[in-house]
Amino acid sequence: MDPLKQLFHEKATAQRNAIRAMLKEHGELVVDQVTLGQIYGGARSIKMMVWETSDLDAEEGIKFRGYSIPELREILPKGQDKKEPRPEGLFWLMLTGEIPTEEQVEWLTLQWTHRSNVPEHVFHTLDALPISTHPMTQFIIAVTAMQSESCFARRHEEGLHKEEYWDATYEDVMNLIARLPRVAAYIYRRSFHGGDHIAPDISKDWGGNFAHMLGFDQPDFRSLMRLYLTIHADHEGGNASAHTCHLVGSTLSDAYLAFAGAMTSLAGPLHGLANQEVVGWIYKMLDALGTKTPTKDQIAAYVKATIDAGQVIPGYGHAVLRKPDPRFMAQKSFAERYIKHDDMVQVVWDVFETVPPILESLGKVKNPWPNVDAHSGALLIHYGLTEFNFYTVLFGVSRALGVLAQLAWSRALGFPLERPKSVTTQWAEKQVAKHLQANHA
Ligand code: HAX
Repeated sequence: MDPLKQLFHEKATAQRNAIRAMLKEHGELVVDQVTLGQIYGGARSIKMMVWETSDLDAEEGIKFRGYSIPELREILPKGQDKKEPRPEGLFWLMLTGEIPTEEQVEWLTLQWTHRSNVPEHVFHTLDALPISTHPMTQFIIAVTAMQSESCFARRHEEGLHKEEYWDATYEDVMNLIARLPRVAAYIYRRSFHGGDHIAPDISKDWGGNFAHMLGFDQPDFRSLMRLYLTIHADHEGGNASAHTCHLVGSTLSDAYLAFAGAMTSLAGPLHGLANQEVVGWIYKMLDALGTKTPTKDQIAAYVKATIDAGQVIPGYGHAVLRKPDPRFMAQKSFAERYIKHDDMVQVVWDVFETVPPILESLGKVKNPWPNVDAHSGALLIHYGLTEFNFYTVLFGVSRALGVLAQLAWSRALGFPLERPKSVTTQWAEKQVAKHLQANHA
């Protein structure tokens, strides 16, 4: 058994025993209450699932196994340039709860390189699609086409013992993550570079090779890719893409199908597609104002016009966070270090100063601050990756690390089919009537 699999198995077995003992004693403990407002309001904050790999605090932002993004930028093993963490290290942390050594990360890079072969039929499937197909749609189709390779699906059909689910899922998770950069780069080169594909460079790490296959070999872009792939990886379990992966996976759909489902959620404008929408919105604003360097007053007027048109300001607001997103701040600090004199970066920073007070003045927006998607486009554009309807695919490659690490945990912990209860409005009205009656009695 490989060392990561062995460590994961030991940790998950201990956790599974601890959970069983806890539930045996305290399974009936009431830990929360639910309001009608939450039931109708998109299930905000309702605790109904377990997610081991990360946890989101409204004020402090995301913590991966207890570590914040600034901490991880310091302590995770870094790329060859010693600047930004290697996403491989974050995956190791999420899967085992331990900060890996340089050697362990090097081992993982090699593992993913060995597992990275994408079957030919996936490329043929992509080539059959109209070139104008949205990159996220292509990505979802490619991941679904790769399901033919699922170890879990094959072994389950042969008769897999439930104690072995974790093993087959681990294999799928490792293979799928290893293959995603090749698939994503293929979609990018096919859609925007006339099918001029670039062969993988197996001497590079996972993020560095991805940058290379996309066609960007500047060292700073490789650093950016490592940072990007690290900070987008996970955001606890309640967000739409993570929750979709969890839900689909709970039916024992394999990692390929569960991840494809996750990507259909990520492709929505209120979620991952917001990174595309942010850049589209900024370009429309610059176009409308006839300048690349708008004043804050001009930006404010355009923000108000967007809101008056019944639209949201993309990249702002969050269902859980109540402070500027640490992922936004990490990207801002990258820009301050490397590219602070870039016009587009300056626009993003001016938008950051302009939007929050306007959203606050509406009196209904719970979080007026920027989220992760408000900054990423400006960084990519600076290095020449300008085709912004590809951006959500980059997000998806990163998100695979978190949702698939958790999928392996979910199978190892023996989590059951997810099946929450829905209610009708008739039921809700009855609860209100009962409540009123009790208060009058
Ligand atoms: N611009 C304008 N209005 C906004 C807003 C924004 N950025 N954010 C929230 N609001 C509005 C909501 O539309 C809602 O209005 P109505 O009551 O008229 O429907 C009101 O403020 C209350 O919303 P909320 O409770 O503050 O926010 P929600 O939890 O309902 O929604 C969203 C969270 C992220 C969906 C929301 O803030 C939004 O639409 N933001 C813009 C899109 C975006 O950036 N999405 C990416 C989020 C992060 C992510 O998942 N990245 O992948």
